[in-house]
This record gives sequence, structure tokens and C-alpha cells, in this order.
Amino acid sequence: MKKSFSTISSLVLGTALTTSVASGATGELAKIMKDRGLSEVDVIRAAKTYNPTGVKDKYVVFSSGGQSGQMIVYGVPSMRILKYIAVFTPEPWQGYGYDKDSIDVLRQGNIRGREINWGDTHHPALSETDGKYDGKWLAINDKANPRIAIIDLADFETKQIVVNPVFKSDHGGAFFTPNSEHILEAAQYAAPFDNNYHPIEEYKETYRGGVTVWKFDPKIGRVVPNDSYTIEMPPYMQDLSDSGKGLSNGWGFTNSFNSEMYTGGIEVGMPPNEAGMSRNDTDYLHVYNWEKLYKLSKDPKNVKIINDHKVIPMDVAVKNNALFLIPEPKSPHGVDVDPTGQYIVVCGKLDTHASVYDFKKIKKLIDNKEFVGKDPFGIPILDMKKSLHGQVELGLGPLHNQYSPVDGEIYTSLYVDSQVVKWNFKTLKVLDKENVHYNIGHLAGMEGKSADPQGEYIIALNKLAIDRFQNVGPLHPQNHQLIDISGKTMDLLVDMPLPLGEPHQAVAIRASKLHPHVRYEMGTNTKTGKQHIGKTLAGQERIERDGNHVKVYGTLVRSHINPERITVNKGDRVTMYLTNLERAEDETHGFTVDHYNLHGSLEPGETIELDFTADIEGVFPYYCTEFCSALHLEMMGYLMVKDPNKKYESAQKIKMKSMTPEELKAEYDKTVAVNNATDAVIQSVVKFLKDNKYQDHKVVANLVTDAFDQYNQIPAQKKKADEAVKAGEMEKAILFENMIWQLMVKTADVGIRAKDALVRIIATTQSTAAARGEKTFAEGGCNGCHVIGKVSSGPDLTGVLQRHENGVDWVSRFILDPQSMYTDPYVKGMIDYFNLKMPNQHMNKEEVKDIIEYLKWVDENANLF
Ligand code: CUK
Ligand code: CUA
Repeated sequence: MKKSFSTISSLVLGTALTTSVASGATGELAKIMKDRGLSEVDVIRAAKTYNPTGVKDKYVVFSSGGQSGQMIVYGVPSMRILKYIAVFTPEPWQGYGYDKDSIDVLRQGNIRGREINWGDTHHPALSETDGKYDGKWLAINDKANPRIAIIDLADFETKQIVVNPVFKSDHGGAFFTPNSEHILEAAQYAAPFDNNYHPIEEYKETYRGGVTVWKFDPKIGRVVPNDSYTIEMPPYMQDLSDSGKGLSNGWGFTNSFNSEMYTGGIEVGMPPNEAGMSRNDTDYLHVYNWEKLYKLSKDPKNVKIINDHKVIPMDVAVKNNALFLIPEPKSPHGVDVDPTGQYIVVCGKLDTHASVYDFKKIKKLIDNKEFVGKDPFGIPILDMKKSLHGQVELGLGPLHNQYSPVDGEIYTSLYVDSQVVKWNFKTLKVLDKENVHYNIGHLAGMEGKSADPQGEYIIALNKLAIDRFQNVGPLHPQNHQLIDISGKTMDLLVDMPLPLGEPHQAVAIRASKLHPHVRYEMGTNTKTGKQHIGKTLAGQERIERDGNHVKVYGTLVRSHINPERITVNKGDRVTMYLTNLERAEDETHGFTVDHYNLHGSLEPGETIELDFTADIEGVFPYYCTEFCSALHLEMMGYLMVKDPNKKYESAQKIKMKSMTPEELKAEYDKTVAVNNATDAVIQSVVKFLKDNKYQDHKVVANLVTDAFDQYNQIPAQKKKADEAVKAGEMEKAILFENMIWQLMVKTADVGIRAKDALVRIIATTQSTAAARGEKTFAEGGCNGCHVIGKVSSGPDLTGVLQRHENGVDWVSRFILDPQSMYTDPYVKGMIDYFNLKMPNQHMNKEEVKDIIEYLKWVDENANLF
């Protein structure tokens, strides 16, 4: 069944050769292919994954970041990384763990009072409505320190971390139930539920496994711990889990290994865990009715309270017909419910088979109370054969499954064989295999575990990369491989190195389902979603002192921080509330105080809090850490910490020559004149925008709003400048006028962008030739000298076709062979005027034709430039 590489390539090559790309590879494309050693198949695969600039991906993938304790967001099919989401680990760029409110989130994850600053993330899960991804919330587990975190997809920030009160590790989480009312989290390594010492000899009596059923409120996106409960389970090592849906809604399924309850002891001469824990031929699939048990958990007589948390003992679950076991091939790994909820596929790991269980059969056995026995803890066992739809031999080391929209079609990872196998879980037939590199763990389909899988692609999440990438030392990148599954056979398209922890599982969602915002309401505490207590608007900036506590209410806006000087005493507690006043998209300001290990990222509208003790004396610059504008470097100030017990001798001031009153007046006049001229430019842009009804076009209107955000700050500055003039403080007046110029430049910058955008919208549509021509005009370097609508270092080309008799011929000739026309009196005059000669850009006739079409389009719209 395994295909050799040559079979695959000849197969695909066979198809490729009949396509137009292969036969059409001429000219530059053929040259590039030759230079880079690319085959036609390579080029087709490249075209399937390439996004031209500005083009976005169809799917967004959320991958666990493994030991980084973070999540990785990337696009499909481009496989471009978009973001790391900080979850269990501090992340400086986003200020996560460096400002007060995010520290509060991170510290929700403290265990028994201890700070934990990392996580081993395994399974991300997207919130669901009717079993389909709704794009609202994201959850992920931490295996090492049993915790679940919740991320809000409105801003891709972590909002909540809950610690499992009874487990000592987890693995089978996070899994949302079909309407996101609950999140399942199964334990991994059995341990005592309480926090006390229990000797390993008492393993069977005191060590326990289980599944925690967290209550989730999908409206506010938070776990509700006191409405959550844990189902006690035997000390078999529970592993992966899945929530039922459709037919099996209300039920949960959890695998296990070590039903032997082996406890190892190499050091006392026992065989190692790996031998003892895999001795039996079968382990147990746990089948439980979480919905029923949730109702039972409300009655105190059904639960034991351990560490302030409700635990339903095994006997209570059994008595209420809500907990069962079914044998499964030993030490399995993945358990994945199909989109209808009827079939549950369990992967063998140590067995070459996948086992397809049928929930209808399971339910019948349960309803008829038809059991083959009980385990040592009294849990009824269902007959394996009678529960199975069937088994299929897939290959070595089957681990995880994903579904496609094709009825019965399923994709399974084969860890040992390093393959993805496509098969049908209804007909139990193997359909195709694809080699991956190497040792695949999970695989991610497009919404491939929801009730609405999309097919198209499968991503192989490989454990080893070995030789796939540039050697960067013994620790290799992770390797995600994108596989096209739209054809009859799979086709591996591209590798993506991932430089951040081992990504166990990834989930993909259609990008069209995500609607994150680009700014916050002014003064938002993004971690709570509420108004921040430190919200500060322009004009409200202040420093308040209350004993040894100094509170700073500051703002940031291009390109200053207010206040710019803060003086405190050594030992003072300093609380800084900072608000980013921007409304413009992507105008984030970062903030740090040097030497104080603080950092905040302030997205437009966000308020943050930095809380610290000024425990070292000195002068500490603080500054904006995002290159936000041309005057970003100037966006700074000083924290000055003085020791109240010290006497400071003042330094001798150096005498410097100062300007005469006449010189100051001249500089002031010059500054005002420049401002007036700049304002005239702004007014002409404004007139154009108004004349052409900019407000009818949302993109333009947004830019104009941003521009006016800047412009409207001018009157206040003007008032200060005029007051300074009146008071005879010319130096101050000049500085305020300079401030006005800064605001004008920022206004003009956005205003001109708005104008350009509007021109594009209202101009006549370009023919394809004209569009090609515009590209050639830019790429051929013409726009280095000729700016449409303006005289630059060459003449304005608006109307050039009319300026000359037989304009089209004249211009074409001039582009193709400028030297031959240098003596033409008109051209000679231009050469003298601009002191430049039109160079030969070596364009071909086709390109010149396109440029002419472009110039015609320019003339058609001449009034707009
Ligand atoms: S696990 Cu890592 S390959 Cu944690 Cu889902 Cu299977
Ligand atoms: Cu704000 Cu740089």
C-alpha cells in the first residue's frame, strides 16, 4: 500500500503535464524553474499555497504551542504564522505577564499558592453551536499543571485560567460539548485527589483518574467553577477524550491505558512502567453520560466535596447508569466522534487497527443492561465485539483522526509508518496513503472534528523534522505539512517549520467565521472587557500622591506620552494607568520604564496598569516601544527616583548663547508661514474629499476620521501658542507652532491616503491592459521621475498623449528609444529644465502598449489627480 516517492511523483506529474501551466512555462517562469530546479509539480504546489500581497487565507489554524505554554495562529493554505497567543507563559510583546491586568490572569493559574509560568499545551478547542464552530471562544489544556485557559476570539487574548482542583495532570481536554455548555478535561496520570501523601502501595485504594466536566457560559465566555464537577474514575490512565454530538449528544468518551494499574519500580528491580502498563491485550474506553451526571451533581447527596470541588464517586455514577467501560485494543491514543455522533473511532497506537464503535449498538447494550462483567471498581463492562461496527488494519502506530465532508471518509495519522491514511470508517476500506516527515502525531482537517467538516486540506503535525530544514542546531524546528485532499489521492504541498514548542493538536476554522475587532472602546480593561478604573482621557492626565503611593494617570497618542516627567521618592509604590487614545487601526503603543522589568502593549482604546515599587534610585527613561510614527523616538519621558534621605548638590549650569528677540521673532514667523502653507494643502485635500462625497465609502470615511482625530487637536495647541506670544514667551510659542506642524503632517499623511483611496473608487474602471500598464509603469521605474498629477523630477504625464501630435506614436517612440529624440527641440528644452535625460528602460512593445493604455486611463480621470 505504501507508495514510493517515484510512484507519487510520476502520478502527479502525469496530471500536471496535461495542464496549461506545464506546457505554458515559457519565458521568465521557465527561467526561474530552471534556476531554482523546480519541476512543474513544484510550481503547481507553489501556486496552490501562494498568497499575493494583501490576499488572505481561507482558513485560520489554532495550534497548541506545546512546551511554550502558548498558542500559534497561522493561515491555510499559505502556512504563514499570524500570531502567538500568550496563554500560560509570559509574553513580552503583548505585555502579557508584565502589566497588572494580565498578571492577574496569569496568576489565576497559581497552584496551591505557587506561581507557574509555563504550560505544556496539548489540545485547543473551538466553541461550538450545534456541533459547528462558531468562532467565539477558544480553550486549551495544560497537561503538566492541570489547567484550562479560555481565549476570546474577539481580540485573541487569554481571559481566564482555571486550575483543576483534584487532578495532578491532565490530557483529555479541552473538548467543548456541542453547544459549548461544558468543557471536558480528563486526567492523565492517576494520583490522589486530595493534596496529601499516599504511598504507592495504596495505588488502587487512593489514586484516582477521572473526567472533569467544566460548566462554561458561552455568552460571557467563562468557565463557572462552582457549577462544575468531576466524575471519579479508576486509576487507569485516562487519555484522550471526545464529546458526543448528534446521536450521542450528552455522552462523553475517554480512552485509557494502564488498566493493569501497574506502578513500576525500576529502582527496586521491577520491570519499567512501559512493560507493565502495556501487558494486557485491551484497555478500557470510558463511556459516561455527562449530561445526566451534571444534573445529579446539583444534589449534595450525590457528591463528595474535595478541595472545594464536587466529585461524583464511581458508585454513584454506576448506580445511576451513567458510567460504563468497553474493552479497546491496548494502549490506544485518539478517540474521535464522527460528524453525526454515531461512530466513535479509536486508534490502536500499539495495534495496527482502528476500531470503529457504533453508538447505536452501545446504547442498545446499555438500555438492555447487557454486560459481560464488572471491573474491580464495579463498573459494568460492555462486550467489545457487540459494540463494534468493525476494525480495519491501517498500518503501524495509528494515533489520531479527522473527518471530511465525504460520507464515511476519515484521515488517520500513522506515527510509526510516518503516513497519513485515508480510509472509510463505514465500508472499512483503506483508500490512500501519503508519506509525511516524520512521525506524525495529530493531524488537523479543516473543521475536521466538528459536525461540519470542510475537507480540502489536512495538516500533518509531525514529531520530527530531521532533514527538512536548515540545520539550526540539535533542537530542530517542528514540522507542519500541508496536504491537499481535494483530489482522489492526497498530495503533500508544503512544509512549515514551527519554532515554538511541540504542537500536539491544531484546530482549523473558516476565516469568514472570525470577526475580531480592531479597536477597543476608549478606556477598556481588555482582560475584563469592562471600563478600566484608570481610564484617562486627553486633558485628564495627572499625578496624584497618597502617602507613599504615587498614581499616574497618563495617555499615549502619536507621538507623545503625557506626562513626560514623573518624580518619585525611592521606595514609593508607583501605579501607572495609561490609556492609548488612538482610534486608528494598528496604532498600538508599547510602554516600558527602563530597568524596571515592565512592559505594556496598548492597543487603540486600551487602558493598562503598571504597578511597581520604585526601589532603585536614578533617572529612568520611559518610552514607546512600537515604531508608531515618524516621531516615535521622541515619544518618551523620564521617571526620576530620588532618595529622600540624600542631599543632592545642584550642578553648575553651563552658560550657552541664547537667541536674540529678533531672531526668535523671525523663527516664529517662519514656522507660522510653513504651517499656513501646509494647511492650504490640507484644505485642498479636504475640498476634494468633500466634493467627491468621501462619506459614502466606508474605507475612505474611516481614514478621514483618523485624519480629523489629528487635525482637531490643532486649535488647543494654537491657543497655547497665541497665549505664549502674548506673554512674550517666543520660545514656547515656537514649540507650540511646531507641535501644530506635527499634527498637520500626520493629518496630511492620512488625508492623502484617503484621497488616493477615493480616487481609486470613483475613477473609471481600468481595462486589464491599463492595469498591467500601471504595474509596468511602477515596476519599470517610470514613477521614480514621473508622479501622476504632479511635476516631480520629471514632467507630469497627465495629458501627455494630447501634448504631442500623434501622441501615442510619439510617446511609444520616446519610451522605446529615447536617445534618438534628445535633439528634438521640445525634448531638449525638457532636458535643460529638469537637468535629467529620459533613460532607456528597455521595455518591450507589449509593455509600452500597456503603458499607453494606462496613460489613456489617467487622461480619462485627469480631474481626479
Ligand atoms: S497527544 Cu501529542 S500526539 Cu497530547 Cu493529543 Cu497525540
Ligand atoms: Cu508610540 Cu512609538
